[in-house]
Amino acid sequence: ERTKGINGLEKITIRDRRGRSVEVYLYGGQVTSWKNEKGEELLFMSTKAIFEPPTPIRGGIPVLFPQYSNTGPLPSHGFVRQRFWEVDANPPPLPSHPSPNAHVDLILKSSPEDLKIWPHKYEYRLRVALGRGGDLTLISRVKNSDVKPFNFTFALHPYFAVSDISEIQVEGLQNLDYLDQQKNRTRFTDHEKAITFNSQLDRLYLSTPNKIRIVDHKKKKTVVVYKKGTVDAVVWNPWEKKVVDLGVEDYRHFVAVEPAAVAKPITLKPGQEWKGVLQVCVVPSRRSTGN
Ligand code: TA6
Repeated sequence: ERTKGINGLEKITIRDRRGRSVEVYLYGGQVTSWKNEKGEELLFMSTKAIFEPPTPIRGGIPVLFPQYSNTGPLPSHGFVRQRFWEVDANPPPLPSHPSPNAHVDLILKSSPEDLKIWPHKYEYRLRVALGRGGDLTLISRVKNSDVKPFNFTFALHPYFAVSDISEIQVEGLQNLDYLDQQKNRTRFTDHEKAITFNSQLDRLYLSTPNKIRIVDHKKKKTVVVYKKGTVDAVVWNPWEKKVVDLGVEDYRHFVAVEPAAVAKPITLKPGQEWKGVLQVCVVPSRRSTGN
């Protein structure tokens, strides 16, 4: 269903039979809402989010391409989160995802304007789908439609809704190296069993497992984040750091856990395509084993 959202910006809403829904704005190709069958919102949107191009939307799942953060010469986080995507009525088949339930396919191609700041022709196809079990899946396909190879870095930046940032922990990244993005990307090793939050945290974990869990002790729910095609992962909460389009208490209600390809950029030869998957589901937390 295609309708006008905030400030008349177009959005697509997909729903399944059990009443779950996902909203995607064409601006940014950005998922802005994901609700379960009870109508509970599973993603976070800033109380001060600005739905006015060219400002990026603060919340949901921004797409960061062709550059993650300030790791290269482009504007921070690239530019596709500030572009108008189109609905792709005829996407090439996705053999790994043959008969999706509720879904929408979007596409963004390099524009003559963008070629001036990043001189590489690409096609970015994004499928957003609700799985039969209520999971949310985003499949990214980036194709080099140019005559020369190019490199890019990438992340999806989901803002996951949590009950209270002090009541959650992120699991699955123990004993890994990370670059501390608050300390000029100095490299450290994480020896903790799980990440807990009591101040600003901004880490780029290197070569992580495919599965990361956000355990919400208050809600007794666990968000299982599964990624494929991206070796790194960012974990971020700004805490006291001032972010203009974020309400003062908003940091309490989200954590960003991001599939990312940063340390080693992805290279595509002419005609070659890269695929990345993010699949998220929310499950009841396993009973505590006392450790
Ligand atoms: O992925 C984490 C991060 O790069 C942080 O450093 C933080 O700045 C965040 O993304 C948000 O960036 P933005 O440009 O949307 O304000």
